[in-house]
Amino acid sequence: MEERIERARKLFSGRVDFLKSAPKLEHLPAPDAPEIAIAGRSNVGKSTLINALTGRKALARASNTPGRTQELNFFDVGDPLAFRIVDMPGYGFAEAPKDVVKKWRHLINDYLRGRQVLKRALVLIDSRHGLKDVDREILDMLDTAAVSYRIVLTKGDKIKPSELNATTAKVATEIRKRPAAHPDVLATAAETGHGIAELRAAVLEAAEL
Ligand SMILES: Nc1nc2c(ncn2[C@@H]2O[C@H](COP(=O)(O)OP(=O)(O)OP(=O)(O)O)[C@@H](O)[C@H]2O)c(=O)[nH]1
Ligand SMILES: [Mg+2]
Repeated sequence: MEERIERARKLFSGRVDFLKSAPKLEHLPAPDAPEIAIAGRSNVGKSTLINALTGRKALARASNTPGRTQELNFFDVGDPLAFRIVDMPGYGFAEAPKDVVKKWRHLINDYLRGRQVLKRALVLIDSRHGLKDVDREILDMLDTAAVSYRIVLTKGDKIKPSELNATTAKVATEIRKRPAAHPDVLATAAETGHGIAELRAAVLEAAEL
């Protein structure tokens, strides 16, 4: 574990490049490297977490406006290329026009279900809110499609450490019976760096599956 944390730190502090944006499945890059997808509700902190992982301020576009990320964005990590991180559009964004929501849902579901090189999805959950029904729908889909996933709590700096521990335990209990879920829930705070070294190691571990 220690050894993997150090290797992951080195990898993420080395070469990381934005590869491309895919607004549709036809635009996906060639499946020539393992992929780790970052999924979660709109505004949960997906793009911010990618910036924290890579130690870059604005590699992935983050913003207070929900619906910021509208395509699948691919980032190459490592030289030689070790794996790709995929920043996904958020789900559960109520204010978006219906046809846009439908388009995103198809893109997210089709990618997650059909991508051969996808090693694991990280499903981000706001630590202040815990699992919601929109999250459970995605987890159901991943369980049915047998896509391995892991829950990552975000924005841990916004609540007390005791509350963060309680939410982590509660979510871990709820996902225990889910077949495709990794049993360990990771608590993070991009703002303070809490849990980021462990998350880097978790990404590397998944890429090496
Ligand atoms: N305090 C704090 N704020 C965070 C953290 N992570 C994200 N945020 C804030 O939450 C807001 C949304 O972050 P994004 O990274 O854009 O969220 P996203 O999941 O990519 O959103 P969409 O692309 O719209 O789906 C931004 O204002 C971030 O600064 C965190 O760990 N701590
Ligand atoms: Mg985003």
